[in-house]
Amino acid sequence: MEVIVPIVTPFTRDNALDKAKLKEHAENLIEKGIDAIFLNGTTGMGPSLSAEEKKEALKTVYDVTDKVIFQLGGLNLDDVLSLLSFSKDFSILGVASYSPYYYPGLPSKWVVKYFKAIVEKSPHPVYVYNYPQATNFDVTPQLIEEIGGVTGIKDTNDDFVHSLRYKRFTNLKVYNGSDYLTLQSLTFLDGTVTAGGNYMPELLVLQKRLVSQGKVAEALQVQETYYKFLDLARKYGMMASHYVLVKELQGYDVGYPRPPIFPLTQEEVEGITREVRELRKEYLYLLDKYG
Ligand code: PYR
Repeated sequence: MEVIVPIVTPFTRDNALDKAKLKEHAENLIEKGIDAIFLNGTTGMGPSLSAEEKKEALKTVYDVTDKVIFQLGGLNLDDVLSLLSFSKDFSILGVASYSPYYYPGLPSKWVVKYFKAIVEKSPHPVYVYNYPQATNFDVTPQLIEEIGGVTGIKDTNDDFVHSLRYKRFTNLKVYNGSDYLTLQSLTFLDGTVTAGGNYMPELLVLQKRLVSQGKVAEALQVQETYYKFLDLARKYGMMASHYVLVKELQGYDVGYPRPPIFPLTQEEVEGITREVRELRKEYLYLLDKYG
């Protein structure tokens, strides 16, 4: 079972990729014991990055670890194929792509064609990133079969039964990407891909240990605390809150999101900081209790 973190992408005040901060963040996550980094995912603002920036992000994180799944999906297949070709020189765990998003009503045969092109050209195992809520397209087990040659799926889905179907009907490695289902994913799937891992890696690694020891009640207690932080992030706007929460809980700066994911206002930063300082006591208590 694996804990995978869709890494936050730090930007500077003037919206450039901040490689030094990305590197520092990756170093900390690996040091804290997470199993892999999912690069350029939703949390990492993949759809807001140019192909060139996706390459830069890979180079930067690869300096730290080869435990990387490189998300390279996009709406221009030529770019996607050039990123695949670029990835040849990196000995990483795999590549991933979301399905072509934005365009409504895409015939599923085109989505199959898109993923087939990736599988054919990929020098690495291919993971399908299924996020129907965002892409409005569901890459079902049947479509996975039609694509052929896929290694794994990251199903970002609050419907856990949906994720379980991949386990039942395919031979894929299956990860769920909902922050609220880490315990279930660690228990019944191959692991979790969770944005909360950016600021709570210790708690996730602890939860993984408890699950592997069969300590379900204790793992559930961890989950309860995890939920409180997620709810807080949601209250202020999940995507932008990550940046403040990493700073507060991990102690270093990961810069800013890139608008239209707007940084929290000064007032919001003060509010979330005040609230997270209260919650932090619970976090430290758990680490102390099971540490
Ligand atoms: C992502 O941020 O990429 C997730 O699926 C959580």
